Amino acid sequence: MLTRISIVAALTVVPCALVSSAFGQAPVVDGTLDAIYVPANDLAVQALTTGFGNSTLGLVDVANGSELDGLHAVVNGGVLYLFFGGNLESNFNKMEVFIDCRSGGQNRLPGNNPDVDFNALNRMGDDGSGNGLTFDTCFSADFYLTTTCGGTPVAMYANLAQLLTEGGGIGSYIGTGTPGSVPIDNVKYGVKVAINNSNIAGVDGDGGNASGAGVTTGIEMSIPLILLGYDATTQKNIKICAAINGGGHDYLSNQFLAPLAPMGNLGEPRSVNLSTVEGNQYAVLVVDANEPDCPVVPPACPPDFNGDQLIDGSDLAALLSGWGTAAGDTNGDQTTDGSDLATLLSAWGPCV
Ligand SMILES: [Ca+2]
Ligand SMILES: [Ca+2]
Ligand SMILES: [Ca+2]
Ligand SMILES: [Ca+2]
Repeated sequence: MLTRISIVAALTVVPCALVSSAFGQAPVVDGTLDAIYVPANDLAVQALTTGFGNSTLGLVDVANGSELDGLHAVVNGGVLYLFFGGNLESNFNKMEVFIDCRSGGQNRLPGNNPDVDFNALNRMGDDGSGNGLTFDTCFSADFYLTTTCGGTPVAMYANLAQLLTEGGGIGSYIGTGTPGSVPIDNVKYGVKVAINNSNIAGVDGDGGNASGAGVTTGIEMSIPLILLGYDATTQKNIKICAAINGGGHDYLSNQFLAPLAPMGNLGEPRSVNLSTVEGNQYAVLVVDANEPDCPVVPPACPPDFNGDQLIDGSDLAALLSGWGTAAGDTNGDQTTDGSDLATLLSAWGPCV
């Protein structure tokens, strides 16, 4: 079991840790749950029966339903490992994984993301009307990974992409494998993805068991922190939002982790706004328990000319010395006059 302290240690030595195994046995990316994931890193458990079918076959490759039963995550040797208990139906249903691991990113998917997996991101993103899949308020995705499986014999495929604040990042197809036997192993990016579809436990379909607890096979992946753009100077905790989507990235299921409030499949992705769904539809791998869930934005304080978060005599002096010019302007009219003086006096004291 990896303790919180050892997670922090691993993260603070990211560059050299990529070639190190100094932090214990790394998980094997094979679609089965390793002991190192549990129990401290059991991040989310499904609470809804699946609207995308309960798989009953028990085969490692072919599944006749999709469900996300639970999420386990751990950082080891500078690599993020994610294990999702469940099944991915071998009909090209999509597993969508969004990761928030630094400041900035996308709270709502725009329409100018990289074209990966038949333009998956832009199929979910803004079509020009101001819509686009929207996450919870304190989640802004920085990285995307999607995997799928299907065909005869069953093969699996995966793609990844950067999600930059302004869009336009880099994306790539990362290879193929075989569920239950051959993981995707992309050397260029250092990413692995595996599926073991043999789960017949976890949640059922409508009316059955609604707890995903205890599932030990499913979808597993490893992603280097450097590839994620992880930046502990801006955000230490790693947030994950995952969902099952339709074959064209065009119809979201009700299988999210962290789980949705009770509801059926969500459908059209670009119309979904998770901030309007009760609770957070993301899980948090806690590195710093004291880090606020939402980024702290310094309060706007226009008359604070020296940035000390206090409106006082030094700011008044600055305003008066700029009288009649833009130097003491607080309202954007490019001059300093009585209205700016009034603003300053009314804000006297600490910025709030
Ligand atoms: Ca494993
Ligand atoms: Ca972010
Ligand atoms: Ca099940
Ligand atoms: Ca929500």
